[in-house]
Amino acid sequence: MSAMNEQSRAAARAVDEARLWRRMMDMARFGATPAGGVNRAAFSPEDIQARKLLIEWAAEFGFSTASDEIGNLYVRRAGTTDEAPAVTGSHLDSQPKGGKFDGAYGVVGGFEALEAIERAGVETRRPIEVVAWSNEEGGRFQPGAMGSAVFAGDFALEDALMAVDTNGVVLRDALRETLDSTPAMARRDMPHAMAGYVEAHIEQGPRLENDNLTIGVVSGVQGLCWYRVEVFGAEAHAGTAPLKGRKDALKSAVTMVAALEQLMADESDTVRFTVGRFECDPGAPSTVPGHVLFTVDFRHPDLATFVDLGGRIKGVCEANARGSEVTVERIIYSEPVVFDAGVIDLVRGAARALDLPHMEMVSGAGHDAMHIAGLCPAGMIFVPCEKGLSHNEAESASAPDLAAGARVLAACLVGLANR
Ligand code: HGY
Ligand code: MN
Ligand code: MN
Repeated sequence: MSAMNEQSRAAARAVDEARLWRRMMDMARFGATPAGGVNRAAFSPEDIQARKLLIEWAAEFGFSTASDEIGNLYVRRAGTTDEAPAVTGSHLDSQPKGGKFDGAYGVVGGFEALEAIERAGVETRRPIEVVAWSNEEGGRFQPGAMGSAVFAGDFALEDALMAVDTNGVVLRDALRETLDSTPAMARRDMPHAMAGYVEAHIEQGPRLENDNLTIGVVSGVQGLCWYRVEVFGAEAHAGTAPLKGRKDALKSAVTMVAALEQLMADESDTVRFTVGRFECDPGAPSTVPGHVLFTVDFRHPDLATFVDLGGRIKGVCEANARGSEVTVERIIYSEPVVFDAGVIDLVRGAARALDLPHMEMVSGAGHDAMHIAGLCPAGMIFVPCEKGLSHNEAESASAPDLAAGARVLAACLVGLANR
């Protein structure tokens, strides 16, 4: 066992696998789906229940709670001073057909680390905070990673509040309902100083499991951008309108997607290109589609390739409009992020000291940490998930792996809080 100071070791030892698993399953009740997954959209009744459970746990230990203007929820354990806190966290909202662990592990595992530090009686100079960042998934309100992006100044609060979901609900109203559900909670300004940030998350890929490793020492996050493409054609009668001269929004859209697929072709299978949302209106069998909306999610770890290919998406859509009008709006743009070397060393050192097999890796998935890395030294801890499956109701992880990640996290938080 290599060096780890006694306080960090005591905190890590106090992590309780069964308690963490129980809390994970308690949280998974909110938005539980019959197939064993979770559907917990941002600022939904299910999200409100999840937030209330976290606040309830905090109250049991006298940890204070607060929320900011975009609904980020903070749980704070006092330090011996009021200096900038050491912070962990992730998100409680999920994909529409998401899993129990994506995001929730970083919040519940963060709370387990806080409880372990408390039960071990470890005093820290800095306070320690666990944050539930609001609307990370962006399934209901786009863009994703919204709470951390607004906190970090990467996305304007006013623009966030105007987001509208597919039922016409404005984020401002859904957020107000969420904040009104916990009226006693203190409010706090954004951003506030943080001494360092470490986020625990399932890997959402197969590498740790394939290599039989327990901890991912995350060195950064690949570049990620989202586009919203709207194609405007003209409705017409399927039986009478000649094919010549039609403005068929669907045919234009599928031509664009085929051309984008060609642009993104990559022998090395490093490019990540997804059309996750594709809506065709009016969607009637005998009306020529007059409107299509689709999204593009493009990712790449190499900055030059990310900028080059990402920068060509708009032009490819416009060049394949086939007579329809098209608008291409970029709604997320996050270049590849490299985490802080000191935090990476802290995570690696804790994994080593706890004799946990580990590897360094770049995150394929986006996380709140990519925005927080612009504010303070940041890093991440990965644990395996079964078959690397995520954004899928069958997402699964093991209690021992979750506990191992929480032990590394507890040790890192003590380290950061006493720096
Ligand atoms: O899309 C992502 O990468 C994250 O899981 N929301
Ligand atoms: Mn996530
Ligand atoms: Mn996710």
